[in-house]
Amino acid sequence: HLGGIQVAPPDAILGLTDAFKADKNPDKMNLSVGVYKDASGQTPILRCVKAAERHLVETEATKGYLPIDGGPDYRDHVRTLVFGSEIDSTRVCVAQTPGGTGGLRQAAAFLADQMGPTRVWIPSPTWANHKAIFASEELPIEEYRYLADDKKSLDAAGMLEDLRTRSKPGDAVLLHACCHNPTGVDPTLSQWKEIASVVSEKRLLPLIDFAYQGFGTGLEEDAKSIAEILSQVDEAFVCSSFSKNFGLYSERVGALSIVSADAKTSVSVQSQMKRLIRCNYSNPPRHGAAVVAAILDDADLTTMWHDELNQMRTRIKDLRERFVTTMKSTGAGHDFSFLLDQNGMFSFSGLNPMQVDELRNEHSIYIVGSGRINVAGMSENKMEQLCGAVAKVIEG
Ligand code: PLP
Ligand code: TYF
Repeated sequence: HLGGIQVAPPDAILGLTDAFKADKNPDKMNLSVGVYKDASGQTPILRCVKAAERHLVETEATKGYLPIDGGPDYRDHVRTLVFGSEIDSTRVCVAQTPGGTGGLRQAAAFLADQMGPTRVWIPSPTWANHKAIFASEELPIEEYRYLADDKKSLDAAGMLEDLRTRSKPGDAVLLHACCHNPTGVDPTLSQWKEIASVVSEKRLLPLIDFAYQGFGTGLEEDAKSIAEILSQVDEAFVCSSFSKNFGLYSERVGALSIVSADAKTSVSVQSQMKRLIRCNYSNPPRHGAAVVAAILDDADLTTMWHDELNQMRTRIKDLRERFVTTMKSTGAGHDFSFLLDQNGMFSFSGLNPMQVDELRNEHSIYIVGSGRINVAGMSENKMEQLCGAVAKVIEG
């Protein structure tokens, strides 16, 4: 019976937003959950999304079920976005999933059901949900070194050594294609070549999380890590999320793409992927993916999307610069210029748990306990307030 059930701990990130909502300080700031905010502090609906939705309202003729793996039009667009137009499409099967999380969970289900179960190597640190997702499918988890001791840069040598000496052929390795969450630290293209070589030598299965395509350098540039991996191995899993780059967070739009060595294998893989989806959520929700497909079907809306995505990326880079210069002007004596080398929404600030608590308790500024800051949640007009508070907690 239910009487003995214990209260579960809140999500380390989403739980903070509940605390933030309850905070009565009018100057409070939420820099925890990875959501983009514009200069007015809103998470806007992109103009291309609004235009596509107007079109859908006029033309949508049914709410009948989608296929188990989603609409073919959407799946073609995802394949091109992730792998470009050169890849042999008969080797790639794509399933539309409820968000990137749904894609990761289906990937985990596939590894558990069809491949082993496979042991999964995750970077240290990584998005906390990764561990929980793989553990839910009872996959053994191991960690490889990722962030260097300075907490600002990649421990490339440690990462390569762990994968080279501790992994076994057939293990899966989770890689963030760009904009590593929570650190913002990414490998360079030449480091990706080395990673791809180890993945190939050790016959590892790359499991690539692609939640921030377009937030690093650009849509195509951010996919180069995946192309580098696929230049050296012929199998890979890629989990895409369109929560951030289309701002479709609540619509739950994502995909799992599985690349096989040949078309015949791909047919079997797709059939098993569909079987696993059927007993999980049966088939995906229509609306968000229909919006994405409507945008990518239309040249003008696609241009509008590229412009809006570029604006988000450029603004986050600008906020990084403003934070660094404003921190300098406080005279707190702590150099934050390492933030300028990092990509995407997040950075590790280097603040310790006591300083994080003090930011929250004394200043109503919410960042994740690890010291991760969502740069995409900062605003120009609150920069002085933020940096003043950070300076105070650093000076102690
Ligand atoms: N993977 C990483 C690294 C993320 O940061 C996120 C963020 O939400 C996801 C996956 C999941 O994305 P979604 O919200 O689309 O499920
Ligand atoms: O890391 C983040 O902030 C985003 C959003 O359980 C998120 O990836 C955070 C926690 C979670 C689900 C999504």
